[in-house]
Amino acid sequence: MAEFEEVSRKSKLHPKPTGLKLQYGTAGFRTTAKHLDHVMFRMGLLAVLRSKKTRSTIGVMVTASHNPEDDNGVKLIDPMGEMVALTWEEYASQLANAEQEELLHSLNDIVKKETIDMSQEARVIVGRDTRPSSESLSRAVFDGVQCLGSHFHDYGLVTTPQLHYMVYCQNTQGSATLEDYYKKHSQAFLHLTKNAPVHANAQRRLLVDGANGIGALKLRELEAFLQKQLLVALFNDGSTGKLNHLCGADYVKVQQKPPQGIQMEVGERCCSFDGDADRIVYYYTNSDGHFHLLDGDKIATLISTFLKELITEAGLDLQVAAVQTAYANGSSTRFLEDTMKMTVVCTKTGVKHLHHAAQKFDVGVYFEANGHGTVLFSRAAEEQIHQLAKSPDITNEKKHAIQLLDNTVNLINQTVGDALSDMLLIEAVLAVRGMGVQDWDAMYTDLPNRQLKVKVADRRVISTTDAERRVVSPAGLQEAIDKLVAKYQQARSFVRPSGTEDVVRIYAEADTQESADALAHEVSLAVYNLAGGVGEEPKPLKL
Ligand code: G16
Repeated sequence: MAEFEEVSRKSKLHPKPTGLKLQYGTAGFRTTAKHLDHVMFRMGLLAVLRSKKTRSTIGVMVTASHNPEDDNGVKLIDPMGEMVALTWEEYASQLANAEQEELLHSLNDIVKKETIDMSQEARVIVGRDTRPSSESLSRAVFDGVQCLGSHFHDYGLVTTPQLHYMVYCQNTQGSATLEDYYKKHSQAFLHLTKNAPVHANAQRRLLVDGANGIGALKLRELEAFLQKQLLVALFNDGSTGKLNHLCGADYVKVQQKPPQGIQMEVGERCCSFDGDADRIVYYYTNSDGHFHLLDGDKIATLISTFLKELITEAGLDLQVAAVQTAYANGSSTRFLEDTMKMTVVCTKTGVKHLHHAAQKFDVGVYFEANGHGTVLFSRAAEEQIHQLAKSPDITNEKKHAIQLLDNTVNLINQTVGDALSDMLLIEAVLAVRGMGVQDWDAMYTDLPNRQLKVKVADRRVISTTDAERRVVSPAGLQEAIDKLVAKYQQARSFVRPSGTEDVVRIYAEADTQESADALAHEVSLAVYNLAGGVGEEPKPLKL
């Protein structure tokens, strides 16, 4: 095809290292930044094809999120702001892995399979995180878009959820600015909290660990719209520290300790973003110095409870369901099912899976334990809420509830988990309900748990089933895990290959921290021995 001549010429400037194979994983491509130039160029090409196919704006976000600073990656965003469709993930891997001389053939193959009209206009929007490599990698994306004769708009430094939101707005309203994003979310927050009871706990400031990343920059911008209704003390703002190094949501969740660089007083409410601000976790320490983590499960519980109460008070008949993964703490699942009487669904890791499961309900609250999640309202549910909020013929009590609900809908970024909008929502719920972080924490008690990583020669030797809760291969591993789990009380453990790092992840929970740690270590050894561990054998945890 004539359109491809320029691709042929330009692709030589973005050569693929021969033999390098990468997979579109849990959230796009992730690896060391120096291996990604050709992938970015090719994702520019693919975004154009996806845009032509869907006749919509497509997003390309350059980020490796929670990974170390030297890594990078790319996430593709579909027309309604959701993660790219699974079939296109396969095209992404196919295109990224085509050797230099196969590239045009691979491109043609996608055009044919998807019967793409190449004369159709395309529009791609691009964003990037603060990694040193992100700017030049996003230029490779522009090259890919332009050599297919298409237009792009560069949003520059944005959080991943902001770019998701821009894609959604471009396709539904024809325009999207960051200012609109800040105005929409801050106004909803201000409306929600304006009549909140004055409560000592709710008044205190919020300490935020920005992971030395884009979330810190964007929080500063958001603050200007909040009319001092939320007092933020920002740490790890990127001015000195390294991205995600000893800080950020993933560090805090996995290590179960505060990030470096934060100065927290006993009982103070703190939260951490991850490297592209699509995750958030909360925490505090109590007077005996004990660290308390309020992760995605606790966030889901707080939000579901709030929504369920408002729906009941407003007299609406809407089903609220929760979507979790195998990492959800057993106590949270029991609380949601037994106390809250909610439907709880378990999916594979990756918000793309949770998002689709949540779409099946009137109100789907989905959160991964790592703090990645949001709430989805079906179109019909949203319509009912907006209509009732406008109705003059309802009691004052119902009016109050429906207005809170209506503002809550407006506060949520429904395209994807968003640390900034999740933070505002949590802060609003705590303020409206007059709750302190300890009250929230007391909703249920987490089972002690531990997450570990094991390096193996090829993590693809591990395959799983039942939403990753059971191992299918290698032979004998699941039996070994079952035997180890049986030694402990209230115990559960599973293993799965990561889709963002070259490791196998291990999760264990049990009635005590000692048991959870011992189980996690023993399961790591089983993985090491049965799945081809490399390097040093895992050692018991020293606490
Ligand atoms: C990404 C995904 C998340 C997932 C996480 C870890 O997060 O968006 O849904 O939980 O990776 O995935 P894995 O265990 O497969 O490595 P992020 O924040 O890094 O984009």
